[in-house]
Amino acid sequence: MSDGNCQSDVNEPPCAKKIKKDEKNDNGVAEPVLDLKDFIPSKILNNNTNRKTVCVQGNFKDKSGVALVILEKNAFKEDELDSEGYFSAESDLKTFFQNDIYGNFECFPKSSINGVKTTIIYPATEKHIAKFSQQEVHIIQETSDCYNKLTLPHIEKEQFNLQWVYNILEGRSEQERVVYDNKCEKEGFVLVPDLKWDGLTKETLYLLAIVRQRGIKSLRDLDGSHLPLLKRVRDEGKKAIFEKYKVPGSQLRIYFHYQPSFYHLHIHFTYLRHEAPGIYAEKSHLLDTVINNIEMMTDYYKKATLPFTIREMDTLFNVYETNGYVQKIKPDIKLIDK
Ligand code: M7G
Repeated sequence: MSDGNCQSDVNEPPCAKKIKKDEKNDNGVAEPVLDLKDFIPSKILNNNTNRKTVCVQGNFKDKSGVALVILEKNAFKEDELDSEGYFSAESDLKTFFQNDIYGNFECFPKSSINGVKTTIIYPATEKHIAKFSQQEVHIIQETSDCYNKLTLPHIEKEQFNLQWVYNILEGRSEQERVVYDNKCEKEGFVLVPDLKWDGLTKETLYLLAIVRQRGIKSLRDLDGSHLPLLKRVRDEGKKAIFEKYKVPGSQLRIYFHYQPSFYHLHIHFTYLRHEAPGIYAEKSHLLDTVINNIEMMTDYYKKATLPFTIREMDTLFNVYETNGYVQKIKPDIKLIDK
């Protein structure tokens, strides 16, 4: 589907690479060697028992700065449910109790299928700590006026660094993970497994299309001039995912987040059966609906009132609080578990 100016590259499957001591990254810059045995935990920021993820704040021995370690129990891979995987001689079964026809055990499968997905953010900023902390969340109805007067000035002065995005676009990081690359400056994009996905487990498929065009911050900036780009992302993204993972477009949830964490336009592709974080009505906007709205009214997203959720530790919360749009939950009306 890509033309001469919009050629694409498709890569081989990604695989986890072990960072060796003093290894240089694709930029030729030595990456800090991080080892979990050197991690000194100081605070649990969030322990989500539904998602089975935990975020721990701490620091690395002999290294300055705060680090966040996010651990997540992986979903089961269906192809490991056989005599080579969970039902092999290497699985150790400890009995809790047996009663009549009911048995309760704990299984310790072989370590190669028992990994814990681990994300390390180091050095982490206050914004990262806020993003991963459990906290009160509110919903704000952002009119076009609120966006221009409150949100936009705030994101212009304070936002997450986009270096990781540029590293992907400029071929400096995650190149072995790239699934599809359309190099057209105006309508091109890179499709890459999301940080939250191991790139292997179909059941939790999660990819990100990062557009090559700079300066499109979010959904709010989109208008009729972006329709060719949006349709290309949708059509070529679906095709590349089908070719590589055999998941048809009809089983993909393709959407934007509003507000995003990173203000360089990107589109999320997740497996419809997978309840990825951020798929709910207050945060996600389906790409097809966005295309349709813009087709009906070119400046729809400049005019629309868009809801977004905001957490109390976020600095944008202070902006809306100061201007009287939202109030912090007082401790005495918080639900307390006794
Ligand atoms: P978002 O909608 O801006 O923010 O999505 P969210 O975190 O509130 O969803 C940004 C997406 O980029 C998220 O799904 C992240 O998991 C993903 N992401 C973040 N980083 C720092 C990286 C990265 O370094 N590599 C990749 N592949 N994905 C990332």
